[in-house]
Amino acid sequence: MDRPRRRVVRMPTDAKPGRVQRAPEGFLTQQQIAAVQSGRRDFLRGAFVAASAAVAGTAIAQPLRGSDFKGESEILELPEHTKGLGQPVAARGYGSPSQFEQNLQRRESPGLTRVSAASVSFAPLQALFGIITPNGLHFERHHQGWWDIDPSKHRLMVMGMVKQPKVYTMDDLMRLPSVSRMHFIECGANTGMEWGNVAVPTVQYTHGMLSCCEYTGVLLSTLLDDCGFDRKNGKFILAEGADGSSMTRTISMDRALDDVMVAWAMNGEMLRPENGYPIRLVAPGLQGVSWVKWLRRIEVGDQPWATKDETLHYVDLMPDGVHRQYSSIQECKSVITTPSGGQTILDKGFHNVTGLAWSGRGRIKRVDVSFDGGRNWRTARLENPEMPKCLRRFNIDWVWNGAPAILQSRAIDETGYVQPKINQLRAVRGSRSIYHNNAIQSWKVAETGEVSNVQVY
Ligand SMILES: Nc1nc2c(c(=O)[nH]1)N[C@H]1C(S)=C(S)[C@@H](COP(=O)(O)O)O[C@H]1N2
Ligand SMILES: [Mo]
Repeated sequence: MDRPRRRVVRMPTDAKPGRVQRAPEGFLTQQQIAAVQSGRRDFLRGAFVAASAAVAGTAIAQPLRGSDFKGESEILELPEHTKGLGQPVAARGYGSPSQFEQNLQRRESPGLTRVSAASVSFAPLQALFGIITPNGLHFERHHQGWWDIDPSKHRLMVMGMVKQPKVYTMDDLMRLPSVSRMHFIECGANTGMEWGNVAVPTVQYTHGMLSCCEYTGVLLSTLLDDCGFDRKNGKFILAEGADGSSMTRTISMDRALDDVMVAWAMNGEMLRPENGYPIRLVAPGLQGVSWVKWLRRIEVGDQPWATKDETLHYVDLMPDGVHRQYSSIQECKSVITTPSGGQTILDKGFHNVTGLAWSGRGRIKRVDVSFDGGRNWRTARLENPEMPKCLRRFNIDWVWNGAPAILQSRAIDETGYVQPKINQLRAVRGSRSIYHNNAIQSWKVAETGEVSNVQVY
């Protein structure tokens, strides 16, 4: 039997580990907020040159000796918690994070105006590890607010071009053969601010309409079979939500039969109300809007419905003035999450640069990282498992010498598609889009260690 090979990652011996000031979630300065609201951004021309060589080399790490522990009272003196009685289990009920992690929250963007209940909260990507988004930090996008719907009263109707239209209760659904799968969800408007001259300050606001969970539910194909859908003429399905936005999206039948699910659970527990409790559609690889929450109806038909959510919203205004519709697959994309905008690199030396990559067309095959604004690229280490239409974590070693740098990541998926630069994307798409921006993200590291959101042409 093949044993998994152990990969040893060594820290370069000539560089001591540097520290990054933890993510600024929750404490954007007034100055940063003002900069966003006034739409300022640093633009950098291609000829970015790292003013480097003169910077002093990094110190060589020395092994710790006993005497180095002198003055280390945090480890030498026993704190109260090693001696006293801890808290009893029942005191906490449903578990919650440490009091020291309280700044880690979903947040509304300083760059967006909130319109009544039609709102967005962004996931704090800068402070998450691995690929799973904890349920309390999953981004939210509601077109007409969220509801906590009584599952005993909720019904799903499957109708249209089927032999036997059916109405399912939650009990009916949860008795069917279920599957559990890990997928990312990304709003089509994620990174939309990067089309314009608005440099939102952190990765939470540039890329935070992105999350990734393990979903449990029944495949839509199981339900369609159960109702005897018209295999010859049934070419599309329509999914409808039970909220006031009458969210309705067309999905082609081949995709619907492939991997679309009606899910009731995420990350091992029932969906959260804000994510569609008691059931939502999981449409792997498709933009978030197709993942209809509080799902109440599936209709089978022979042509697309051209609803408001696919003719007016989530369309791309192309340079020739034509609206591109039904461009719903989330193309290959990646972003460095540490170091990223708003963070400060405190020390020269070794840094683990990390980020996320994903593709609506399948698996991530490679991620390259540049530290000089795209002139030179090195291949990052990809974490396993490798799953289709799921986030993939990457890591790469970097020794910061104190000179200005521009960090970028570029993902390549299993179809061979390479994530484009912003000017390559603009050449095809123009600059009047809101949705579907999958361009390479640039983070500038200043000599002071401060990291900011820039664009490189
Ligand atoms: N019924 C309903 N479904 C919906 C929406 C909505 O407003 N109503 N918003 C959609 C949009 S635009 C996105 S990006 C995703 C967001 O899912 P989340 O809130 O679980 O992150 O849900 C989609 N499904
Ligand atoms: Mo969305």
